[in-house]
Amino acid sequence: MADRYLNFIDGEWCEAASGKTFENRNPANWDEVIGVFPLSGREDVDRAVKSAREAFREWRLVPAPQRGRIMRKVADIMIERKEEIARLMTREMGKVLLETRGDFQEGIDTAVYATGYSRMLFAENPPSELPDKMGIVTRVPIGVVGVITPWNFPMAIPTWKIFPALVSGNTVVFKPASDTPATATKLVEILLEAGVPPKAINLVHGTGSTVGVPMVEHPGIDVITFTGSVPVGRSIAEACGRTLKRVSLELGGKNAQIVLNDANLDLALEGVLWGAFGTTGQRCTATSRLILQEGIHDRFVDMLVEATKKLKLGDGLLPSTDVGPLINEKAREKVHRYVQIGKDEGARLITGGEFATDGELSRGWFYKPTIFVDVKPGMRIEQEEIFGPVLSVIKVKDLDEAIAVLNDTEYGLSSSIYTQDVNAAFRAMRDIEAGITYVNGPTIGAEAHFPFGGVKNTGNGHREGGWTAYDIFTEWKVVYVDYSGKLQRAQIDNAE
Ligand code: UN1
Repeated sequence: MADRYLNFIDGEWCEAASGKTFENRNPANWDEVIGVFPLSGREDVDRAVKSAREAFREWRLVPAPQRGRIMRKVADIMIERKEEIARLMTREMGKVLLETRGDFQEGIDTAVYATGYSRMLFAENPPSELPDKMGIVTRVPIGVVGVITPWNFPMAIPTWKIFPALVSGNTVVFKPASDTPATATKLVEILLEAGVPPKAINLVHGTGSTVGVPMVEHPGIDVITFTGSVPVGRSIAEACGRTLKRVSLELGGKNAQIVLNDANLDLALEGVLWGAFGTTGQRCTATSRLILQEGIHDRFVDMLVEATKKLKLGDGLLPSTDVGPLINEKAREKVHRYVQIGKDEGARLITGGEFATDGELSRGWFYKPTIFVDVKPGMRIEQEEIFGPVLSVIKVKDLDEAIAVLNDTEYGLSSSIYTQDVNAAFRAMRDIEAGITYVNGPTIGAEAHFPFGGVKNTGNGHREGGWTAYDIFTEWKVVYVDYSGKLQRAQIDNAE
């Protein structure tokens, strides 16, 4: 019997109003049902928003350090439950256990950071220009935050959004990806056990159209924070524009790693293997383009193909597995479609390019790590986010061409350069258009306390992670106190 999971609305675990459900299966073995979940709709969203609005009245008045104390408990509980939940995450999402542990650890780090930051939430107070007058700058919560999250980091990304939102004094309506609802449910259990007021956190399971759209349109939600694709992000921004909701968007990437002739090739090889095929290429930060300077191109490609062929596909719970499955059937079809597009465009497929179906793999959404060479700038496989284990290799003459190729996409999340030439590294740091640039490291591996986000179509100017996430969930409020006992007029009384 599959486990039954519920929504959490208005302080209670409950079914969807419609009574409808959906199933969630293990992508490494589709015979295994992880759980059955409520397929919620507009009515459930309405109840969740009502609960969150009600809870906001009191939660906003709790001193931030007290809210932070709850986050400390969250961290304690998470540390205790790490292994158990990481295993569930691998069953639910497919990536290898080492990586689900990492995903979970990012959540723990975010809770620890939120604990400390609850005592900071700094605001600067400039002096008033008038005598006997003071200006006090404060940060206030915004209200109800709608959190819409993807499946690729089923723990880390919800924590990046929910923890700062709560610590800032907002309340939450949370719609997790329908591919990873069990992990999300565990997170809500932990928040409740740690002492978040039940009505302040509402979990509504369902799809983007049944739950996400009603949330985005709901007048009772003040902020939407979303991580996902550019098309969905664009439609969310449009809808939020109509009601002038605040919105933070963390969208796609087409991240590249540059390797120059002078690079340490063994290091660059390890980096690209991890960046391109870790999480089966399903990170926003995944390396999907490899830009090689011509002097090392052929040698590096040989090294890369040899190493890629050794990667072992399998169930992420097995210690021998390097690469897990894709998330679902649609994702595998999309990846395969792009492989066909690459061939049609004239790129040369040198490894992979097909489903992996040997033995046990036949019951999961496995796809062989794939590499194209002779990829030309502008080809669709070089421009569009594939979100799978497909790497496009582009040959360039020099650093200038490498940077121009790297920059020539609509995205700008992560980027990397391998070189031992300090001048080249600094030019790349200055000229690469991306929110994150690594020098001699892969495109993945951002740390939880640093700003995370991208330029161009990767986002709308916000950053998650660290202190910058708190800008999404607070407004500035200024209070002027005039204790002169008379009407003083700034600008007018103070003119030269
Ligand atoms: C994502 O893929 O959406 O930098 C997030 C990294 C991780 C976070 C990735 N810490 O790869």
